[in-house]
Amino acid sequence: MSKTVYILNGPNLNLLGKRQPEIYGYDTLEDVAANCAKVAEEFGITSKLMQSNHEGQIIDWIHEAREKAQGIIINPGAFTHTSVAILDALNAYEGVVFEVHISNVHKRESFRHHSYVSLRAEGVMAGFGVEGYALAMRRMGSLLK
Ligand code: CA2
Repeated sequence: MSKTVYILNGPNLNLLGKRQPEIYGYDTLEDVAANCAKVAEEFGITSKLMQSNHEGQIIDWIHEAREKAQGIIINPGAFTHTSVAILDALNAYEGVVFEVHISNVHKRESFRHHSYVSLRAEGVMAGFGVEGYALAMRRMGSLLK
């Protein structure tokens, strides 16, 4: 059976491509899903992109991934900087975890410099625009193959 990677997105990322293009670009989450699916396919992997504005929903998806996905690519949005609960859920997950940020969080306000999720992630992409998701998927493909 083919391996599955969840691509989880946190609050406000549903606005991608619709607001603040100077920071987040013009691509939508649908474009991200299509680009990642194309890369995943090269490795025979199935990808599933999800977005929620609710912390509990993201935690539920991480729990679900314990049974259903061998890897998680996560952009937790602002929860990156606040959520011990998401970190705890990821710590209970045994697959590969990559963290993605569209913007270079280290070039922005100091409250964006700390990430709870980085304490768990095998790798972090920041500042590569939405291409960071596909790059993370490529690395995921080589690790899972
Ligand atoms: O750079 C990233 O990907 C962030 O995770 C995005 C979060 C921000 O809180 C993090 O510090 C860095 C914000 C997501 C907001 O997404 C929007 C997208 C388009 C328009 C408005 C908001």
